[in-house]
Amino acid sequence: MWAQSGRQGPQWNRAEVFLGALSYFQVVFRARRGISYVGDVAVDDISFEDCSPMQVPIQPCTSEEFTCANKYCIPKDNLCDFVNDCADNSDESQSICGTSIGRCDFEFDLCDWEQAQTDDFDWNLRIGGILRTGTQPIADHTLQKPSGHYIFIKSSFPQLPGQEAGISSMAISRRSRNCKLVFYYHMYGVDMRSLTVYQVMASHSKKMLFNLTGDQGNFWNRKVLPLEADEDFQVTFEGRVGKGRRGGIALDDITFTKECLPSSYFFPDERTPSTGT
Ligand SMILES: [Ca+2]
Ligand SMILES: [Ca+2]
Ligand SMILES: [Ca+2]
Repeated sequence: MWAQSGRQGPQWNRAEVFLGALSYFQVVFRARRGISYVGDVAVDDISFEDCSPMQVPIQPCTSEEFTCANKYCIPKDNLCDFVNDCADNSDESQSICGTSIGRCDFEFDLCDWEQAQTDDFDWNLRIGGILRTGTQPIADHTLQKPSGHYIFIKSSFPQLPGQEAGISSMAISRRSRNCKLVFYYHMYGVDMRSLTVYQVMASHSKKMLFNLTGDQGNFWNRKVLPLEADEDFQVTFEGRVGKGRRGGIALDDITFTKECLPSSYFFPDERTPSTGT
């Protein structure tokens, strides 16, 4: 579920591993020594968070909550977010979540997301594992397994400092109310420059919704972004690489919430070069 290799510096680093709804499990830490006698690994301050068993409520779930098939209540925001919050997976069932747009776990392809054509390179679909630079997630977010897939860019050859890669969503209608974008990112390594999410309007104006720079830790983070607009829009993710080779950004389990409505507006790729000149 989590791994780290190589030199990490003299300071303490924080790590977080999402476990999800599990029963009868045990957590094991295993360290492997290298060939040199110089080097050590230390672990401290381990804790489990929110790991108490779920309680079946005496009263019905509130209007802010979703009633699971097993009668548990979960916050409505946890519906169709790729995490089995109900413990019976009823909050992630195909019958409920199949209509969500932009929903992608990247297990097969990019679903409805499209590679930007006018950027410098592409997001790659890949599986977990340990790169030599050690900046790639060992497990994806969906399956929490090394065999699970995500999309990834890394800050090393053949990429040059400052180059960027983008993916774009389909068009979303301005009539959407309480529409949100939910996604998980893993941004690790000192040489990664930035991850930015934009809302691109039909009039081509661009609004920055989210921007991260630098190392965010070797674990998956969840982000929810509310989306509102007076005109139809699309959402784009842009990753930018830095100077050295230690750095990577992974994205997994992206979805628009069920309140987001599709639009038939066609977004041409902005800076499409004209031919013949
Ligand atoms: Ca869920
Ligand atoms: Ca591209
Ligand atoms: Ca995945």
